[in-house]
Amino acid sequence: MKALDEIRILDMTHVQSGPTCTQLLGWFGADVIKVERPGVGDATRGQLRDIPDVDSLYFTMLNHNKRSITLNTKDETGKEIFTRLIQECDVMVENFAPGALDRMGFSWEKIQQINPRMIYASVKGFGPGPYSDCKVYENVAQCAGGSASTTGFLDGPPLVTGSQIGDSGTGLNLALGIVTALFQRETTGKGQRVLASMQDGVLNLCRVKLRDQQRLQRGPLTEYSQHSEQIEFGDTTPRAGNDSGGGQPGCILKCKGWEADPNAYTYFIAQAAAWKNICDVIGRPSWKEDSDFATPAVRLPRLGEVFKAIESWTMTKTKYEVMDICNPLDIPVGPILSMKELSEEPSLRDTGTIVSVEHPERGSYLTVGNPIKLSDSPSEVERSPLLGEHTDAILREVLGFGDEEIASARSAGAV
Ligand code: CAO
Repeated sequence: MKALDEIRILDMTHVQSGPTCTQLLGWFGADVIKVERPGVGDATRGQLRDIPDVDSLYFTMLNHNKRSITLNTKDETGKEIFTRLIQECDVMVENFAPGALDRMGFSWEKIQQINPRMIYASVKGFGPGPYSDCKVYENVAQCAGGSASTTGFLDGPPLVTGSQIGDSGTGLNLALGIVTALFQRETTGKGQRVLASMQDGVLNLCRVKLRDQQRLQRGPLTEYSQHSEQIEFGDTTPRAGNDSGGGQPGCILKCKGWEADPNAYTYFIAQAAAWKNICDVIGRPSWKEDSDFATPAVRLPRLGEVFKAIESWTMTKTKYEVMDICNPLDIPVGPILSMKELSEEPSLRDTGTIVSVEHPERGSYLTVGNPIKLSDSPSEVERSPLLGEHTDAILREVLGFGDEEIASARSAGAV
């Protein structure tokens, strides 16, 4: 038994943001029916391919635990089938360009008429406002949501991050909106509209930077390394390099082997509570009582000097040795782990966070499993469907079609 066993999802998603949401719902047990255009499918099937004519890793890693039906939702017979699917499903999820579903003839009002219990969930680039008609991809959302202006180094351009906070991040928000709406439906008996905008999602993740924007009006941000370097602040939250975003100063520091290995670094947090242990470990015991270093307030203008001293110690250790030495002393540190190291980490395999999946056309590949673990609803990762692999099965099981109806839908070019 899985948490969402009784729930059927009409999955109109494509590319990344929407598919990450429906993949999560699939991992929790929902029956996810992915609707794709006949002969075309989700564009990502063919993007960034590493094996000719085989579904890309981009697609397979975002579409586990789903069934695929091909359906032309602009064709008359296709629209009839689509209407029947709306009647049979609990949730419709889509992340097309603004207005695409309306142009197909399926506005929210129409969907409510067809199935008043339907939850209709969308990802859009922007919420209502001047940009609501825009098409949006990941990096656009990172820029428009405040992430890029606050990422990077002070003397460099804005930077986007490798974490797909606009796409996968918004997919998470949408999934939460959907299960919350399902919960409310238990009381009201009605569906509702769920909207997660990518700009809102990124801004939400940049909350601490809006905090700093307001703090700036009352003086310099003393925990930023810019402050200890005596560089004046402007009127907007600056890029903070690798400074910690919280109340405890932190920095990325070199470790043994950094000259040859681009990831031989550690994050090091000079947490106030661990200060005495830090002084002992790095061979500066006198700093424990030194009036220039003993308290967080006097250290703030000297953070550059502090981290230089810590780094001269971390450079004598590997990033794993730093972790092994600091953790028992409650000094928070973290090695910079590469994708290669993560993919080979046994503990992540044990927990199902990294999973090896068999695919009929590509063989085995690695993917990231469900990052959310429920004790009574464990997730098993099932390979992504081939294009239209379950068309007949869905028409039969969900809509009760017989051989003749399937043949006629096929000859009409609807599926
Ligand atoms: N049958 C018939 N037509 C179908 C169909 C089906 N099963 N599935 C999709 N289509 C049609 C849509 O109706 C749409 O047609 P119209 O343009 O005539 O309305 C068309 O296919 C393509 O939709 P699109 O405009 O969404 O696709 P795009 O590749 O041009 O844009 C994207 C992609 C992602 C920029 C856009 O969908 C978007 O802005 N989505 C919202 C934000 C979002 O989720 N972005 C994250 C993407 S991941 O980086």
